Amino acid sequence: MSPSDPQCLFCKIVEGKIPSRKVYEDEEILAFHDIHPWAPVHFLMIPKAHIPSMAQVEPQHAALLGRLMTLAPRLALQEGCNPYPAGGFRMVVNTGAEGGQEVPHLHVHVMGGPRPWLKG
Ligand code: DGP
Repeated sequence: MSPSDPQCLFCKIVEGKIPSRKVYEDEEILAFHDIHPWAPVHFLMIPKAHIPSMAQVEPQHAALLGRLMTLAPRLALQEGCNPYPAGGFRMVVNTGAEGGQEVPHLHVHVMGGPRPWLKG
């Protein structure tokens, strides 16, 4: 899998060509606030390498995705999600057109705050 795709919006964010509000960064992972938040806390976690979606994930990505998933709870609390179990957060990975994916670079939505999706 190519480490970067020059046409990819999120690769441009990784490279600093498009600005973002950063939540976390290391050599393999970037997290930044979603530009159109659906919840009081809403950030995206991405591998820096260009993996288009979950549909292209391979066994060699297991450690990277494991790191990303285990980092998410710490970042959720850091960004203002309330602690489990009264608080918590939602993680969503849209995959492909029928999965609602708009940006073709694998990303995990992390959303939280006071039950924004359970109103009514
Ligand atoms: P998805 O539908 O799962 O592919 O979600 C893509 C998300 O990416 C969507 O919630 C909005 C967000 N997004 C799109 N363009 C930008 C951008 O330029 N900057 C940031 N921070 N987020 C973006």
